[in-house]
Amino acid sequence: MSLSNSTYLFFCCRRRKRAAPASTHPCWSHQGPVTTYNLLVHTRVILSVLFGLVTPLVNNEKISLANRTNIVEHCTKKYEECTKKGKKGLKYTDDDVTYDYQYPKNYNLEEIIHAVTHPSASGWIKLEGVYSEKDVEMARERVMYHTNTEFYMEKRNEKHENKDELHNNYRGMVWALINKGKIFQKMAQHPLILNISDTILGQNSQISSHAANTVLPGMKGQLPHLDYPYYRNFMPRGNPAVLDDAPPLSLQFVTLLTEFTAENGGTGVRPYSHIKPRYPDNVEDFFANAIQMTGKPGDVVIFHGAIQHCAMPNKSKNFRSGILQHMAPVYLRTFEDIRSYISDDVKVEATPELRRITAVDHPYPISKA
Ligand SMILES: O=C(O)CCC(=O)C(=O)O
Repeated sequence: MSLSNSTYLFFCCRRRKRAAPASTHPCWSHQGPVTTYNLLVHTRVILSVLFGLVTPLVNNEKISLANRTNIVEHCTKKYEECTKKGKKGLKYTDDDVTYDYQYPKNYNLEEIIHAVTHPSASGWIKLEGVYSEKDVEMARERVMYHTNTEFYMEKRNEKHENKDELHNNYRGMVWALINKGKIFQKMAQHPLILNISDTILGQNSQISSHAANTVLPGMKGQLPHLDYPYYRNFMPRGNPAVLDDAPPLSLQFVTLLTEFTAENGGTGVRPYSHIKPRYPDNVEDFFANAIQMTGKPGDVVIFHGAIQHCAMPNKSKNFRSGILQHMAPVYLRTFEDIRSYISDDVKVEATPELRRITAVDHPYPISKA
């Protein structure tokens, strides 16, 4: 974050655990062969069970197999103990998180709404300096922790004959961030993000998915895709135009935790492609018309959920990481089951805003039985 950020307006406002399996992600397969990956994961689980490594984790209800393997890799204690205050290896604890927010210099709600929703606009916009350097550092540290990025970066520097294998073992996606530290809860309820989201998607818009994506040097990008709920399989097969001219059904807020550059895999987007939402089956055509988002840590890129986009290959020497806060109208089923997997301790301490965006008090569906 540049020094000029210190001149930004500050204001105060007081105010686990089922990870989606990687295979549910529309574009995961492009980041590494899933079959090989699954095989390795399952082998690792079996070995771990044999050696008793998983035993302490099994008591932790609701942790999926995919998540367990993740934990085994990073931590041999119960999940909560690994993420709680004071865990060795984490410099920042929940106590370091304060609810003071930073505003970008040139915040203009009308301009944002126009860029993302107007039928003649490109469908995306970047806001600079939405989060402070410290908030970004705290969030990045936790994402690095859950992905074990430091370990993989060190391995990369060793002479490694098969870098593909390294990449296949690496899980760049971290899900359910709400349960993984107060810093993510704070960032998710940035008043500015809620203001934009509620204005575009409707009052009481909710978090549909809250994840982070990290791409190691040398890793391939994703396949171009649209975000949930604009999945090919959800649309009537004979009528791909069904959502043309419909109001937006989701927004993606990408918080840059590292610099995003053309070289390190800054998100590729195809401007204007959201106007008539179509799945980018022609990958060459997508890349021929895509541009890349670049920016600094703390910037936020906002785009319409129906825009064609993807993480691009990382050809640099460092990793690239960002938080993906996917927002949806309150009447839509969310992508991640956040409402049911938000942990009790997070719920108890949640601010009214956090309760609202996780829809824990949302009364629907109603049981009339
Ligand atoms: O990490 C990125 O640049 C984009 C990620 C993305 O589009 C996704 O995971 O759906």
